[in-house]
Amino acid sequence: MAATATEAADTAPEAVTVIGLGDMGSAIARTFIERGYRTTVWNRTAGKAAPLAGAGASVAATAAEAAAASPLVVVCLLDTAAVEQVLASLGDAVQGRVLVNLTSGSPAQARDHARWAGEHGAAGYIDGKIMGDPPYVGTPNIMFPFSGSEQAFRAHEPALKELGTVAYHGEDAGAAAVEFMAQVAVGYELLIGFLHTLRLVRAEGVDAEEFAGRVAASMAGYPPLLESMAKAVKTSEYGPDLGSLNVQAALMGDMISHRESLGVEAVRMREVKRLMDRRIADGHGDQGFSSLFELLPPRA
Ligand code: FVH
Repeated sequence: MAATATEAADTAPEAVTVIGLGDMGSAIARTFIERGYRTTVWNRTAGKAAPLAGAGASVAATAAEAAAASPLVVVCLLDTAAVEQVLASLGDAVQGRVLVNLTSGSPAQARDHARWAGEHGAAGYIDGKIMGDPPYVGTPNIMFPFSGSEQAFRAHEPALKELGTVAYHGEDAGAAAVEFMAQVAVGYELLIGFLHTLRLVRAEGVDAEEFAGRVAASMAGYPPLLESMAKAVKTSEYGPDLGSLNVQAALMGDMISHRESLGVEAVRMREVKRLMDRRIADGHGDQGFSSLFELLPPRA
């Protein structure tokens, strides 16, 4: 028996548009295609759409045509300047569409995009950020924090979940960018410290890869430490985590002189030591590492 029009609509693949086909946008579009979504794509340099057309995507002639083609429009461009240029070319094409912007940018820029989407009749604006690399798109090993219209997010959550592990951070469109900026900062601060330490390791004749393996194993101790430090900061109750500052400051002196003897950068260690010394001078030498938070700007 032939399907009724309603049944056919119920089983029709969901349509999605991807604007921006760099490494990341292409991986996103390919994932949607492979999962059976009717995918329309557009890219400023048209040639980048060819492999996706070969995989089954429809290629739009303009960004506006691409946006008009689907209820869900995913934008993944280089930066906010590119997003602003492309949005300006859309005109009313976003009317009734849910706009998802996965381009890196600040919380304030995300809130500006949400305002723009509202002013142009979009059905909702969702800001998303990408924590992971293109090969991981479509696997649980890439994180997408989202924020903005909850109604729009819930309506399109199944499609967004095709891309990786998703988390919703609330109605404030800037919240996903806050999460991204903070998480990426932790990563970079850790990794620059690791690179400096590899200088130390190499200068002492230790194998860098073997050392990295041992560091990776000791990382298992960090999750509980991060949680207890965050609790201490939240409650302003500082126990002697990592030991008392009186003891840690002495160790820090040795670490600085070891680094300096090898010509290895010690700028962060000196910062830590300076903060510890100030805290001790203020009478808090019995407290732990997390109490240094009290000295960091901005001090509300
Ligand atoms: N490893 C990664 O790729 C990281 C992981 C973390 C998050 N990022 C962010 O993802 C955004 C896109 O990154 P991408 O890797 O896809 O970047 P590219 O391969 O360089 O592609 C850039 C696309 O943007 C288009 N574009 C640039 N300027 C304009 C413009 N003025 N008008 C229209 N489109 C523009 C560019 O087009 P074309 O050069 O091919 O014509 C590409 O489609 C990014 O925010 C990362 O921070 C990825």
